[in-house]
Amino acid sequence: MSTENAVKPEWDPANKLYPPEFERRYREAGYWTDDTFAQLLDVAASQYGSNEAVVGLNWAGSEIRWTYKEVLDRAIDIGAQLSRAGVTVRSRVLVQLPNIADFVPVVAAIFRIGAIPLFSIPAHRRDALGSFIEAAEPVAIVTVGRYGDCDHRKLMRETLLETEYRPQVLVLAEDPLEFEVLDSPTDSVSVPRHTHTVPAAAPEPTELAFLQVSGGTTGVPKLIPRSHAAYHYTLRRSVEICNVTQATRFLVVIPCAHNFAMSSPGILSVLLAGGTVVMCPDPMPSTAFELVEREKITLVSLVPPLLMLWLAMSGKSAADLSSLEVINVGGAALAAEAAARVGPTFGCTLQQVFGMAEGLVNYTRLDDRSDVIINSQGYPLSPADEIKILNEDGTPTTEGEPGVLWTRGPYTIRGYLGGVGADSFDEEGFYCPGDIVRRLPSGHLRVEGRISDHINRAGEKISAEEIENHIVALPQVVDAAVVGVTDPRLGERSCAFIVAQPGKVISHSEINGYLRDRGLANYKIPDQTIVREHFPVTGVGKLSRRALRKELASIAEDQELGLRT
Ligand code: J2J
Repeated sequence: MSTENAVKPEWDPANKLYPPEFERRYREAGYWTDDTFAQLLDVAASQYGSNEAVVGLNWAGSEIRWTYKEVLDRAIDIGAQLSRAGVTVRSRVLVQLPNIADFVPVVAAIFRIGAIPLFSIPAHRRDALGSFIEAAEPVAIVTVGRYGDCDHRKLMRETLLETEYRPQVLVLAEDPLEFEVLDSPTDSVSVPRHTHTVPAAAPEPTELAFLQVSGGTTGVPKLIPRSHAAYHYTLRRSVEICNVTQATRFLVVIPCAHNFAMSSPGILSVLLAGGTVVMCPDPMPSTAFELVEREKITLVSLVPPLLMLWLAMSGKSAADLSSLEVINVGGAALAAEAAARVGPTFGCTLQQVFGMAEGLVNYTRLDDRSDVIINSQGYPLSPADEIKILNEDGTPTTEGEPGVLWTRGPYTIRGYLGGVGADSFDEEGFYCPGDIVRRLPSGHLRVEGRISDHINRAGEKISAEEIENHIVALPQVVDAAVVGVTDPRLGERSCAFIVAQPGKVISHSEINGYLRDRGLANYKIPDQTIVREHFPVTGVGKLSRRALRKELASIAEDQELGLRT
């Protein structure tokens, strides 16, 4: 990516998120409507009042089943408390909640009073939270007490000690919110309730609706300003493309505030269509399988490492998974070999989704041919999504050849909050997520990797994904990740990290013999193989290549120092 392209937009992206001529264009074409998230739940409750909206555990671990009407009542209650806590129209509220039922009414409440949620996920810690607070200056934080292995109350205290800002910290409780008193180590007080109902706010559809968090692999995440009109469009399209209806029962296994879980098609599309959101309290396949059976789940969104576990565990589970209609997989590269096993294993349709919190979402369509679904990551959600596939020097690649993806369209951002990361945008407003893609003759995109995922072994370029794809076809393998490490002789050499099926052993020479049999060139054969019980993952559960590279570099260093052989 070249920084020469970096330009500062002449409009203020914090207030006007798109240039006026594009705003006009997207409105005229009907992509943008007057719908806003402030009315989302009021509209849904008037249409689907008695439908089951949310199922899951609440903050206290109690089983919850709320209808649309009940979620709205709760959102009104929480909204009133937020108002008492000083949250007004356009003020920002940092939300850090695990996959609990309360997430839905909390988010609906923030939207309803016209405030702007900032969606953090439970894995975010002091460095990320502190940077969000400094960049977004929220007036309040909504979180939970202890959940899993994290005391979020304590985490917020510690985070705020390191910043100059003093947002109100509101912790979910019976009330349903209580103030956290920051100067005292233990106190919290309940937030007095309003006696009257606050009407739903009426923001401009083109205004900032919420802040998402970038999945960026370097530094702390950047904040992504998404507007009502642009995001609402992605939801309406996702409802159509993913065939979300009142009968949809969607299991949320990945962190609920992640853009994928929110919108592709995600929680918000399900709420738009009157379906049911079922919160899975932990990502273990056994927990999810139980819920699929009990709640007759029809749709689930998974990141590839989770899908690999589902594939490995399905034969060992007695749970009835036959209600599943679609498994939606995205967030990172899915090996075609694994994709091909979804249909036969679960008896349902695989839908690949290649999306990003900054905007562009590609889906394979439910009626695409199965070889296309297995071998591609779909095509854009909108006919107005513009795609450029360029060489690293900025010239277009020959059609069908891999290149760096740049995109612009009716829901892709034109800049990050505060103008940071400007070198990811070119002078025409196209955004570069750092992915290498190729367009197939069918028009579908294939993600070939990220700019930094290619291993350069003595000048020969190796696609990590290609090798992984071969390795996961082995029956004794659950998952594989190929990464590069600096090598004094080759520049970079390759290492295959492997998760084997429980009780199975697999050796370096076995892997290499097998890859040779598959006709792989010599330079593509991994120089090293390391077997692990599981892989390090990011907060949302994607494979962390960065952690593997770090591990590999430290092994190499030890070897150089003679500490390891
Ligand atoms: C390969 N890489 C993929 C895929 C995302 C839907 C789905 C995912 C996200 C998401 C999302 C990929 N194959 N199928 O927001 O709405 C990698 C790319 C991309 C980055 C974005 C959604 N699907 N990726 O994962 O903002 O590298 O969003 O640029 O977290 O994930 O990450 P993030």
